[in-house]
Amino acid sequence: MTRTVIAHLAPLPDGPVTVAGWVETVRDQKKVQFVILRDESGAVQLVNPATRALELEGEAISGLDRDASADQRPADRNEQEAAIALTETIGGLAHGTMVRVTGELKHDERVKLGGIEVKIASLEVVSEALAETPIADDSSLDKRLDWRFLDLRRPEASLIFKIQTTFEHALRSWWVERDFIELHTPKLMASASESRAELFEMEYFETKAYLAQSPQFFKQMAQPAGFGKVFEIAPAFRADPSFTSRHATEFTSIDAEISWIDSHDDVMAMHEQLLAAAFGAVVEKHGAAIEAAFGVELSVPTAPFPRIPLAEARQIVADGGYEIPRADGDLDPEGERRLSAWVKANHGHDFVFVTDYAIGIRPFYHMRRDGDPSITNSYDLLYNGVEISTGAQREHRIDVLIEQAKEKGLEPEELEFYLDFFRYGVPPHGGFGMGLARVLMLMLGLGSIRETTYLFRGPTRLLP
Ligand code: AMO
Repeated sequence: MTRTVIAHLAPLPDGPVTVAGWVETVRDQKKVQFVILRDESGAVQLVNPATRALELEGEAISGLDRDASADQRPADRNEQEAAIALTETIGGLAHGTMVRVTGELKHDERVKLGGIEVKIASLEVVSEALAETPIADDSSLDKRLDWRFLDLRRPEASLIFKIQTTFEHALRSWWVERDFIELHTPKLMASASESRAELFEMEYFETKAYLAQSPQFFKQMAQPAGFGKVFEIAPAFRADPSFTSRHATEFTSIDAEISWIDSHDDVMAMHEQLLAAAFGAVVEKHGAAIEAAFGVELSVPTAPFPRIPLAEARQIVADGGYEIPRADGDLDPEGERRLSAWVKANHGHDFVFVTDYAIGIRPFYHMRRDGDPSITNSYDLLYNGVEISTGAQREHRIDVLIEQAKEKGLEPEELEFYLDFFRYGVPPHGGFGMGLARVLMLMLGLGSIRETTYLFRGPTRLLP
C-alpha cells in the first residue's frame, strides 16, 4: 500500500492507510499502547488496543503450540501470536526509530492530536535508533548543532526551512516575473571583492585563489554584458573570526543588480517591493504556524520603508541617551537596536533604510554623491534592530573608479579584470546584498543565525 504523509490523513475517510516516519513517543498502558509517529508533515497517534490482555493469554498458550508448524495451528492462535509480537515490538521501540505502519484510519473527536488515529494492523521496524538520544530539549545550542540531524527533527526547526523555501521561492518569482536573469557566479576568485581582511586564501595549483566574499564584481559584470537586471542566491565566505549571533564564515547571500538607475533610490524601491512580496508569501503560507511555533505575529511590511540619513540616525540614537562608541561613524549593534526601536515607535515599521553613508566606511565601488563627495549613494537596511543588507549605486566612470580604488589603498593592477568591465560601455547601475539567515532569524525572533542556517559554519565549526 502506498504511503500517505501524515498531513494528508485528516481529509481521508476511515479505512486502511500506510504511514511511515519516526517514533516520537511510546505510551505503554495496561491495556493499550499509543505511539506518536512523526514525519516531515506532522504527527499522528497510532494505537494498538487490548494488547496486555492478549499478552497474558499468550503466555498461557506459549509452549503448547509454538512447536507446531503455522498451518497446523488454529487461525486465531496465529493471530494471537502476531498480536503478542506486535505488542513486544512496540514496547521496545526507541525514540527516533523509523517505522512503516499499516492500519485503519479512524476519525475520533476525542483524540487530541488532530482528531484522528490509526489502529495498527502491522508495524515494520525499518531502521532502529540507539536507545539513548544524545540531545534533549534543554541541550545547549552548540550541542544541538553537533547533532544537527536530530535537532532538525523538531517541527519548529524544519518549519524554519519550509519558511526559507517559501521566502526564496517568492523572491525568485518576483524577479522572474520582472525579467531578471538568474546568475551563478564563481566562488573561486583571483582577488578580494570586499576587503583584504576577512578573506579566505587557498592553494590553487601554481597560484593562490580566494573564496568569494560576495558576487559583487560578477553581478556588476552583467551590466556591461547587457543583462539589465540580475539576481543570485548563493554562498559567500568571510574569514571573520567573530563569534556573534549574526556572523558566519559561510552564509547564503541574496544579491540583485539593476541597470539604468538614477540613484540608489531605485535600488531601495526594488528592494522594498521585493521584500513586501516575499513576506506576503511567507505570511500567507506560514503565518499561523509561525505564531504557534515562535509566538510571532508576522506582518507584511508596507512600502515605502522609512529612510533616514546616517547623520540623522546617529542624532536619534544620541538623543535617546546612547553614545555610539565607533570612531568611524557607523552604527554599532546597540545603535542599530535603538534606531529600530525608535522607528517602530515613531513610524510603526520593522524596517528602516539608513542612507548617506560617509565614504570612509564604504568600499571603493560605491558612487559618491554629486555635489557632496563625502557621502556615498548607498544604504544599509535594518530589520528589527539588525543590519540585513547593504546596497548602493556603483561608480561606473572608469577614471573616478580608479581614483577611488587608489584612495582605498588598492592596487589597480590587481583589479584590472574588474576595471575592464568599465572600459567598453556600461550603464549606470546598482544593487544590494542581503544575508538570508539574518532575515530569517529576525523574522522569527530567534537569537542566532545558527538556528536559521541549515549547517552553520563558524571559526570553530566545520562539522557536521
Ligand atoms: P555586506 O558586506 O554588507 O555587503 O554584506 C551584505 C549582507 O550580507 C550579510 N553578511 C553576513 N551574514 C552572515 N555572516 C557574515 N559574516 C556576513 N557578512 C555579511 C549581511 C549583510 O548585510 N557586496 C556588498 C553588497 C552590495 O553592495 O551589493 C556586500 O557584500 O546581511
